[in-house]
Amino acid sequence: MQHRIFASLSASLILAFTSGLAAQSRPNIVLIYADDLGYGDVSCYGATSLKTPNIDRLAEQGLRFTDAHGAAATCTPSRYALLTGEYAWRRKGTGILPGDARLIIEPGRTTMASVLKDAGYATGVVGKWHLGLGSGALDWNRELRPGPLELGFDYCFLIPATGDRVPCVYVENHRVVGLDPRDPVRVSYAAPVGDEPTGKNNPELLKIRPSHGHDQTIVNGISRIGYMSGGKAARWVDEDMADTIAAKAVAFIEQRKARPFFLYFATHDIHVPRVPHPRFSGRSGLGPRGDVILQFDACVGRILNTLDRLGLAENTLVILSSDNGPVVDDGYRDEAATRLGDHRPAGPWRGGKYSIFEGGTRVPMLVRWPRRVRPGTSRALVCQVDFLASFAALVERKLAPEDGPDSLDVLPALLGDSRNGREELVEQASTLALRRGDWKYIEPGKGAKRNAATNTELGNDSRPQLYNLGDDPAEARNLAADRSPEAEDLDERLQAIRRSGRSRP
Ligand code: NG6
Ligand code: CA
Repeated sequence: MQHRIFASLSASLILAFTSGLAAQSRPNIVLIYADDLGYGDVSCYGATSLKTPNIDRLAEQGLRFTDAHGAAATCTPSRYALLTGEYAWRRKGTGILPGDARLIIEPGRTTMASVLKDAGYATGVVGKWHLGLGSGALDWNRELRPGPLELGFDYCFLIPATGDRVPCVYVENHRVVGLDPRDPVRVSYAAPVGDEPTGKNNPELLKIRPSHGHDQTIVNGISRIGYMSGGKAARWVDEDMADTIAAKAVAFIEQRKARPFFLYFATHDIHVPRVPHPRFSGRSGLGPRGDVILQFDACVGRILNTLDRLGLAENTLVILSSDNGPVVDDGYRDEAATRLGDHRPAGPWRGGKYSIFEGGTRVPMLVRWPRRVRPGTSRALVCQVDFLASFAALVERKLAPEDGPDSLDVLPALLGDSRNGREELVEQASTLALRRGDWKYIEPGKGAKRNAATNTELGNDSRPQLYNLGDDPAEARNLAADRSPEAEDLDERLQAIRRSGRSRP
């Protein structure tokens, strides 16, 4: 009897001890999310024209993925999938959003942030949002809700849409930062508001000229997509943006360090307009596009140094990735194309941002967690849509059947315990593709083959395409005609994934 009591007592002690330990050892999570950073843009993935020492430090101390993907080849759908664990192509209205769009994720829905919040994490998003705000016509002078705070984040400091879209103001929690009520902000994507100069009518006022689009309201000498007036005191200064948001990210870490925290740090770099702080200007030799890569790298350094200084590095899971592949000329005459030299932003992959070829979604991805993850390289196929289910597994939260319908638990791959990630992945641009192992099937698409403005191969073809990335990483030999059974099989599978509304088992 005594023996049994002792046994059960020690069992419960062990249980208390281990679950306490589990709670205690739950890592902080910092997701550093670059914008438009290509696979070949950083030195740890082969760039030689510039050096990215801080990103390389993550690669040396962590796991470097060579087959990791954003969920789509542009920002909004990629970020939608990242936060909801659902492929964006399942939902209408998830394409690139204007800056006055309503929030496209329903409040109350399970998101990456809500999963971690429910598990006791302090949660914050700092930087680019681009998923809409509010529930209809938005008055920027009032409370801006719903937004991240209604989706599981405790704190937000946002670039509401993109750096090249109005309104050019920061939003902190529910308010525009630094707004003078006597100078209200007005925004329109339909027609000019107020009498502010535009790039179209006043090109002499510009410090960088657009190459396509981007000729509406001028803010800080740069014409944008969309019109705005007012909010003069609240307008951002592009040159200071990287420092401003990095400081907010650092402050979030400093303030929340007492309990596990999750920080989603989504930089503006290296998106257009590429306007580095003067201390980075001219430093890369590749023009502003290279300079903002160095600026991004320096921001990564600030985050890593903060973790070191606070003694948090050992037990913080740092993930670095990018929302989509790279683009050279994305609408401003910033010398990105003329100064490119031998630099290959997409590395070995064909296409880039907007493209269904691998360059569209195959991005750098580094995972560092010194206490748990051994450094190395992983060829596992993983996608950012999987973070939701993988983080849920990490913090031992069960997902309801309807949560994260396309999010797979690839935690063993992320932590380097397994060489295998997904078996299949749907890649998204204006058409869809299905990856299965080395095979890649691109369904027939009606769109243009090339985006003339950005000079990107989009990968659209009216015929089906089938590539074997194992011996043809450049997607140069379309095998669909020769290997039609494989192509048909992958097509059937893609249509089945589409029909079923979900792909998580
Ligand atoms: C395009 C813009 C491009 C960029 C992109 C969104 C034009 C001509 N091009 O429509 O500059 O803003 O949208 O990029 O306006 S993303 O990374 O946020 O998806
Ligand atoms: Ca992007």
